[in-house]
Amino acid sequence: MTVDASVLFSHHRLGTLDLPNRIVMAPLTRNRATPGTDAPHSMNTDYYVQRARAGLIVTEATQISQQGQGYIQTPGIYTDAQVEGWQAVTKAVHAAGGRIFLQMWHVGRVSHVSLQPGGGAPVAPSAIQAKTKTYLAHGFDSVSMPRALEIEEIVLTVRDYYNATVNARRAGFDGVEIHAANGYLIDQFLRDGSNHRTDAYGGSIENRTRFAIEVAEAVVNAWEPGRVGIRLSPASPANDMTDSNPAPLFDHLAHNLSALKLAYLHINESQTPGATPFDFTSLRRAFKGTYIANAGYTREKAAEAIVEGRADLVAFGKLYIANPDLVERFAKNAPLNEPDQASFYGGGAKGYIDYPTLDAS
Ligand code: 8OZ
Repeated sequence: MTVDASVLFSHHRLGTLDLPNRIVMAPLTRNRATPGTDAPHSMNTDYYVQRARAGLIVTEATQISQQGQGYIQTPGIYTDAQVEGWQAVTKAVHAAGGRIFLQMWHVGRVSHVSLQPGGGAPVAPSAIQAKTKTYLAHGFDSVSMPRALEIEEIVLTVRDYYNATVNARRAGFDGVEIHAANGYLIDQFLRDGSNHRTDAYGGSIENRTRFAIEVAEAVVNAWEPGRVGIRLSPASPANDMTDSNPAPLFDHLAHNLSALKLAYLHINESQTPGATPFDFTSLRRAFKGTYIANAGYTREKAAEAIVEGRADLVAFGKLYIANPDLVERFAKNAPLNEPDQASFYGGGAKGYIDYPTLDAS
């Protein structure tokens, strides 16, 4: 069957931005920021510029504070050096005709004492250790036992998201994406497997979604809703996420994010194998803004999802690692480069900025 993929190359209004196509570069952790400062540098600029033909680039997850870091050499957005590094990235991407959002990240309990301020415990909604690993200077290691955030600290963490948004604007980004997916801090608050709090941030669905909604409100206040998106992974068990009833949880959240008029919902549609399938169309119905679908899409599946109204935009991760000119390749239905798993996380130019374009290969 041949699929008419021309819909991928149609314009789309995203918040207050006009996108020339429906193809999004997904956020991708690559662990190649400057050692010591975690500031982006010229090789990171080259990487994003190579991919500037995307309708939208969402950057790799970027910690909003030192406490929000969980892996080595992931970039930050909380120091002047980091803002300056990102300024060079956004300036070059814009010069190449692109649009770029910063993904703002706090890992919560998915961290290690060696990365935390003063070597302290990572923070989480509750003192429950995740059965997951992180990547450190000495290689992969189990995450550390976290401590529960004091209620006063929750206010400070929301403020860190606000400050990160101010920094993202200073750095020249077109918008920000709140990383509320994949088992990191916001997701840890959402799920009853990781959130055992008995205060206003735990228990009922209303209480467990409170932190996510307060973060979204703070970020919108620091910018405007049309420049803010959020990423969720309702059906993914990544980083030891479990929830007794995710459907009403994410439905409540999507309705509240819609009321805040966020530009987009970006959904990692990966599913727990064997679990009750999650109905993503319920989120599509609950949220009035743009829906970005992600995880496992091909050129054909993406076009089909857009034509059938299940998505407005589709984000590609592994395909974008290996194909800097993914938009051109999709337009020509050309063969794709294969991604090299061994160079995903950490290292230098190899497997990062040396994938050939169609012209070169
Ligand atoms: C892979 C390795 C480390 C972090 C995510 C930010 O899953 C990540 C991540 C992915 O959202």
